[in-house]
This record gives sequence, structure tokens and C-alpha cells, in this order.
Amino acid sequence: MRTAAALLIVTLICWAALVVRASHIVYPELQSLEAKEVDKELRTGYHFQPPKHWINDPNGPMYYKGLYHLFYQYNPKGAVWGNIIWAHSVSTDLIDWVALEPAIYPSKPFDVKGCWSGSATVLPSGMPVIMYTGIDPRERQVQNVAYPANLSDPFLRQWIKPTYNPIINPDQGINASAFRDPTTAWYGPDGHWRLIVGSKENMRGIAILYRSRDFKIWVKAHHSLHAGDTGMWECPDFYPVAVAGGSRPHRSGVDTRELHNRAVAEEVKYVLKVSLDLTRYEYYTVGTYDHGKDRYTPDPLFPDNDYGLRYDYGDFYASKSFFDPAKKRRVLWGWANESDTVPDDRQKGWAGIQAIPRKIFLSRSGRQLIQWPVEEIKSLRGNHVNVSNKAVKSGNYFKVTGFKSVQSDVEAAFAIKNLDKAEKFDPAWRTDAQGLCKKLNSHVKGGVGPFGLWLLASDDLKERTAVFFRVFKTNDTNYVVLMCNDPTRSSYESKIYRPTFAGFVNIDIAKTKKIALRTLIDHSVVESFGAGGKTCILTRVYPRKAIGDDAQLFVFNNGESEIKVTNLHAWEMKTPTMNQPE
Ligand SMILES: *[C@@H]1O[C@H](CO)[C@@H](O)[C@H](O)[C@H]1NC(C)=O
Ligand SMILES: *[C@@H]1O[C@H](CO)[C@@H](O)[C@H](O)[C@H]1NC(C)=O
Ligand SMILES: *[C@@H]1O[C@H](CO)[C@@H](O)[C@H](O)[C@H]1NC(C)=O
Ligand SMILES: *[C@@H]1O[C@H](CO)[C@@H](O)[C@H](O)[C@H]1NC(C)=O
Ligand SMILES: *[C@H]1O[C@@H](CO)[C@H](O)[C@@H](O)[C@@H]1NC(C)=O
Repeated sequence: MRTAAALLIVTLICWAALVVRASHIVYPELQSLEAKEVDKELRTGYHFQPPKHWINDPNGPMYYKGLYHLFYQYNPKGAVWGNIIWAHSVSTDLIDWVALEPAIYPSKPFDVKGCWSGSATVLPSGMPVIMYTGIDPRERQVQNVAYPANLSDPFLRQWIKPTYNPIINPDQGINASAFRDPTTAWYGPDGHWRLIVGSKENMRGIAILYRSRDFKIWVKAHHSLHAGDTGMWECPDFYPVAVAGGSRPHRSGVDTRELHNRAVAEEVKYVLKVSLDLTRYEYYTVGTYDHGKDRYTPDPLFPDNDYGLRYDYGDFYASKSFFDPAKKRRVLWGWANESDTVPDDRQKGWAGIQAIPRKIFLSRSGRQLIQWPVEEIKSLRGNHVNVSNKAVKSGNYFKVTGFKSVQSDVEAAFAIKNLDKAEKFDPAWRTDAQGLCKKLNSHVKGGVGPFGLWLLASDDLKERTAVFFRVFKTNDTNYVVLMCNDPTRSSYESKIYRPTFAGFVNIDIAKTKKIALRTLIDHSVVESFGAGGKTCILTRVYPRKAIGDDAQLFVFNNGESEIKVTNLHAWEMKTPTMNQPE
């Protein structure tokens, strides 16, 4: 009892001593301790990562004069959050990246205490402009712009911050400690620019709307674009998506710059995504946007709260999309943090990655967004193996041999023999896929499933991460499909945070009797796309034995019904140039 009480007191003291800024725990004594060595063992091969230290949110992604630009929140001095600047990388193909000098760093009164997240907007003249959150000497969050110093330089190496910054100050009604992450601006049929900034009012998350004629003087609208009872809204993203049956293919992206054209503005649907500071998850809705009233209304189909649809049901936060004019698509970036401990990160010398950029579009039915790794990553595919028409009986599994799976791309399709065996679905589970996956994890035998992959697995299977499906029956004709990521046996190391992650998959399994899975495996990253990108789950894992050539891939079936791997293709992935300095 006494130890428990003492422990509680210690915990309380530690808790009180932790400083939280922009929701990152601050370790003042660690944030400027440069990494002497970089532990390569679990570093990713083809995910975006700088050579060392801490990264978080992707910022201002854009395409300019033949180059993709990615900026990101970066600590140049250590492997924990702190000293944040905008690091800058460029690529011709979203695969090979070159690290440039930092683009934006504290230098002026309006950002001297921090240069936080923001977005890029390409003006009709072709001029890109960055808008970001600066922290001023009074610790207020203000919004600033920066312009390229030299428009002829496709690398956009140098950015100039006009002296008229900040261009948006938190007014009386706004909490200056909760006012950040301006979006890409859009240009309405009335010739005015608009953008939103994330904020909160007590427990209400708000997308505060601003308007401008000249991108310089911004006026707050009388009402917000949208709000919700989910706490602080960070990193909002608001963009148009094409609809099936419209004048362009529904998979193609829509440039926010086209919205000044009334015909375009009326034909598309709109997506609002918010990152919830409280839960550290995101959700999105799809709806309509009235340009005249400047209000966004989610369609009734989309829950407008924590139970809303997520881009990713795993470790994926502070995401941001951009329109890629070169391939007429919308591309999504998202940050995945580490799940190991701060001392681990100190020792590794690095923390955080960006997920593989994903093409994102509205499904044909309009019921959800679909995401798929950008096609360019196929260029990294090397050695290939395949399996076809292989039955996996109840309780069986097999190893996929002949290739190295530690850095790979796996595409599989599973056919279900007997759907009648599906377990009964309890409607209470509807809003708790994650809890359901925790309860009925990969070790718990089922009717139809769990079946799927064990990956980053040791030969003796003592270490393994499971990515799998499980099918439930609501009644004789209706089924629910759960997609789940279970890392509870991913590592011998027991201190690591390893939550199960899960989402439901919106497919008519009674009709298809088949489901597809694609998983990108990259040492400590498992990024999975169920049913062609309907449900996505990214997890970080830290195996001790299942590393390098010792990481194996298996197919398993722990359900009563037999399943068949109709086909499975697996490729070793090459290592691109990742942020080598020029
Ligand atoms: C601007 O960029 C172009 C292309 O990189 C370069 O040739 C030129 O010297 C730059 N101008 C200045 C003033 O730096
Ligand atoms: C403003 O936001 C900060 C950060 O979330 C919070 O600590 C503070 O209580 C808020 N102030 C008010 C008046 O709501
Ligand atoms: C599958 O692999 C075999 C060799 O093992 C090869 O002959 C066949 O063409 C492959 N099939 C596909 C679709 O790649
Ligand atoms: C089964 O459930 C679905 C929706 O959950 C419902 O639409 C359908 O009518 C039900 N069918 C039967 C036979 O009860
Ligand atoms: C990532 O790390 C885990 C483990 O420390 C936390 O629980 C998450 O809240 C965190 N995610 C984000 C987005 O910060």
C-alpha cells in the first residue's frame, strides 16, 4: 500500500513537472543534446526520414517547377521535440529526397519562440506562399507569411518573411495558446481568399475562417467554417474532391485554385479533416460547402466526432494534403511518431517518420475516401515472389520464402470458403473497432478469421506483428469486416507501447467473398491498406530478433473457416536516396 502511495506521489510530481507545448511533452534537458551516433538497426529504408533527430508534422507540401517540396517540423539539435524549425527537402518523384538548408527558422519577433506548422498556397501568378504559425515573445500563436526570395530557383532555397508579419493575430475572442496551423488558402468565386486556422473554445474545436483580397490583410469571418465538440482542432485540412459522374474522373484531384470557377465549385464535394489534440487521432467528414455563406456542412452519412472516419486507424497524425498538378492527383502526407520510449529515442538518435505519400480520392459511392501509396513507389520493387491458390486450413500457417521481407511491399488477396462460420456481431462494437481488436486479437480463435499476415516475425514466431481480418455476422445476410493490427507480440522488449489498432472495412463480403490487403513493411514500420485502400493502419514496432535477414513473413488463419490465398505478390524494396545533403 505504502509503495503504491509513494509511486502515485512520484507519478503526480513527474506529471506536474512535464511541460506540454503544442501537445508535445517537453524535455528541456534533452532537447538540445545532439545525437552522437545514429542507431541504424530499425531505421526505415524507404520512408521519409532525415539522417537524425526528431521530426513531426509535414508542412507546406507542394509542387513547383518540376520538384516536389516537403517541409517538416524538425529539431536540428536533438531526438526529442524542441527547437522546432521548418526543414526542407525536394524530390523529382516523391521517392528520392535531397535535404536542403532549413527554410524557416526563428529569426523575427513574430516567430522568435517557434516556427510551427502551416501550409503552402500557389497564387494564380504561380508564386508560392507559405503561411505558418509563429510563436511571439509573449508566447502567443500568430500566423505569418513567407515568400520565396528567388522565383527562378526551383529549389526555393530562400524564404523571406515580410516585415508586415504577423498577418493574423489572435483577437480578443481567441485563445492565443490554441490558435495554429493555417491551411492552404482557396480563392472563391467572389475573388476573395479564404483559409482556416485551428483553435478551440473551451471544449469546442473550431476552424476559424479568415478572408483576404490581397493575401496581406486578413479579416476574421463572423462565424467559423465549422466547429465540433471534440476539443482543440489542430492541423485542419480543407479541400475539394471530384465525384463519380462529374466532368472529371473521380480519382483525379481538384486544385483548390479551381474553386473560383463556380461550375467547379458546385460540382465537387469537400473534405474537412481535423487532428484532435485530445486523442491524438484524426477524423474527416465529406460534405458540402456554401461559398456564399462560407459554411461547411458534413453529409449526414459521416459521423462528425471521434467516431468519424479516419484516414488511418493507427499511428498517423497532423496530416496534410496537396494538389499535384503534374499528375492531377491529391497527395496526402502524415506523420507517424515512435512508440518506443524517450530514452530509446535518445539512444537511437532519431524519432519520427512520414508515412508513404498516398494518393487520396473519394470512393465511387461517395461514402468514404480511398488512399493508395503513390504509384512511384513501385519503382523500388526488386526481387519478387508469388504464391497462388494456396488453401490455409483452420489453425494453419505457412512461411513465404525466397525473398527478404524486412523491407518489402506485399499484396495479397484472401478468399473465404465458408461465411456461415462468422461470429455474431454485437452492435455495441460499432464505435469501438480498436477495443474489439484488443479483445479478439490475433491469438483468439474465430469463425471467419482472424486470417492475414504475420510479419517482422522471428522463425520461432515468438516475435511477430499480425495484420489481419475478422468477419462477423449481424444477421443471416449482413456481415461486418474488421481489419486489425496486433503488435502485442512484436518485440521481446516489454516496455514498448504497443496498442492494437483497428477499423471496419466497408465492403460487401457476402458478395465478394474475398478481401485484399497491401502492406508496406519497412524495419520498424508496418503500413497496411485493406480492400484497395478503404481502411488503412500504420503501426511502429521494434522487434529484437526479427530484424534484417531474420525477419520472416507468414500467412496465418486462426479461424474455423478455411481461407485461400488466391494470390500473394511480395517484392523486396530498394533503398532510395533519403535526405542526403546536396
Ligand atoms: C535565382 O535562381 C537562379 C536559378 O537557380 C539562379 O541562376 C540565380 O542566380 C538566382 N538569383 C539570385 C539573385 O540568387
Ligand atoms: C487556452 O489554451 C490553453 C492551451 O490549451 C489552455 O491551457 C488554457 O486553459 C486556455 N485558456 C482559456 C482561457 O481557455
Ligand atoms: C509467379 O512466380 C512464378 C515463378 O515462381 C513465375 O513463373 C510466374 O510468372 C509468377 N507469376 C506472376 C503473375 O508474376
Ligand atoms: C440484416 O441487417 C441489415 C442491416 O443491419 C438490414 O438492412 C436487413 O434488413 C437485415 N436482414 C434480415 C434478414 O434481418
Ligand atoms: C505517439 O506516441 C505514443 C506513445 O508515446 C503516444 O501515445 C501518442 O499520443 C503519440 N502520438 C502523437 C500524435 O503524438
